[in-house]
Amino acid sequence: MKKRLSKTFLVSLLLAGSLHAEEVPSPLPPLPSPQQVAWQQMETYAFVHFGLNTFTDQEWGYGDVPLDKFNPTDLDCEQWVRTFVESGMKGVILTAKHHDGFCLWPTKYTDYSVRNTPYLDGKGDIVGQLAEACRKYGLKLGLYLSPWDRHQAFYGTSLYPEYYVLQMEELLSDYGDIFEVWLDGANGGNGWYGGAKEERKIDRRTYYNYPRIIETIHRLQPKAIIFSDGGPGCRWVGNESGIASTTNWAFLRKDDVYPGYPQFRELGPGHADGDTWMPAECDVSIRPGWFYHKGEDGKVKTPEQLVDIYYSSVGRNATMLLNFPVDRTGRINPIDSANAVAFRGRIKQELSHNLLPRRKAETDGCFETYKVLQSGESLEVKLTSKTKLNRLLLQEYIPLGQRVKAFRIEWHDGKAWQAIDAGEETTTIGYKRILRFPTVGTKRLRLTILDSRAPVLLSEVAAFYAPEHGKE
Ligand code: FUL
Repeated sequence: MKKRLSKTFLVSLLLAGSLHAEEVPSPLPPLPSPQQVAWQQMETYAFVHFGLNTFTDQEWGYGDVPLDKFNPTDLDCEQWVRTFVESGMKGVILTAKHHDGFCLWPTKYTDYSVRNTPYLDGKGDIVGQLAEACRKYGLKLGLYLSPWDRHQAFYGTSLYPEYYVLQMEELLSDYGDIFEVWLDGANGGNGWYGGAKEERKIDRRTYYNYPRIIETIHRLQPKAIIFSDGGPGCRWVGNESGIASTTNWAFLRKDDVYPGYPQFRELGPGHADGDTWMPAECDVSIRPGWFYHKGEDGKVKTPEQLVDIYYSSVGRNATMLLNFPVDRTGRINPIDSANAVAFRGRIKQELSHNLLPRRKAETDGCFETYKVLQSGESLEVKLTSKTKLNRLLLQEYIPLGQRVKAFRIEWHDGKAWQAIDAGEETTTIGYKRILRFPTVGTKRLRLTILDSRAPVLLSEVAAFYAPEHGKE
């Protein structure tokens, strides 16, 4: 008979001397760091794009916009943070500097910052104000510092990487704990560059001296996750629509991918043969643009669209980084706030009430306990009475590696097992997989591991019934 033992049970057997150590599942590299696991458990966090572009209706400022344009009349970082908390976000990442080179904090290293704007007579520090609001409301703070800088005259010379690393040091020393640092991959070429107004090409792989930047971040903020196309903390998912690949390995081949990587389509599924843990993050804006444009007030994603994005990101082993374009007053627009809060309400309604009996390691709601399943093995879960179900949530115990390659789910109609068709391939699980499917009424569910890299450590299985709007 095959063993199906929870980790806690295994540990107690080991302590009692009745089981050999080799029967405890061994880790299967690549493995996540504890920080990567904690980061993935955040699941949803906010992004804020705000800066001179907000006042010029642009997405990519050229780097020449006069500083007197920046004057939010009613800026309130607490209003942002309250919106994020109410919409279930666990952190926020702010564009401290976007490609136009404008800095939202009074940096020592350039005049092109809030210090020389009319906002609070140059006394403002939006990174600091947000850090304070985050502390007050218990939200984590992350920062985006664009490597590409279309303002600085010395961009493209050997001086610029020195400037960049000094700014990074400043940001990571002065604002408390930073949970994520965002290294964007865009390098469009042309810019203002101190009035030169020309195209400047750099070698994306070598110019910025990424090893030094990464060493600096690790030194100053050892717990921070570093985002870029290729990590080293988490990877871009390869699109800006919030859609992870249905097959989603949290692995990449070490050093293959760098910011601005041309074969970014590989980033959706990840590298199945990768040797480094690199989970995917789905960045997506609640509006078509990243920055605020009044003309997009009627194009804010609806709660339903945000729910779809949640299932295609968090529900497919990725995180969801939802952007809020702060408007010219310095606040999150009420339409965006209302839709984000309603989105969270819908997710809570759909996924709060697990209908499976919470008796075993894999149904106890505890990530740390798991059931071991061999490839080819099935797990049947019985409900106490016939129950309507249309959502299934699965989790692997990723601290010991991501293992499942293919699985099948079925329900019993009283006579025979019927396949559940979630409308998408059921290959990888990873940290979390959530499937939506047409409602079934059943007393029995079955999960079969069709293929796996090694015995599977199933941390959670949960099932839900989401009210079908308009169908009750
Ligand atoms: C992209 C940038 O070019 C966009 O402006 C935005 O910041 C997005 C999140 O990343 O690469």
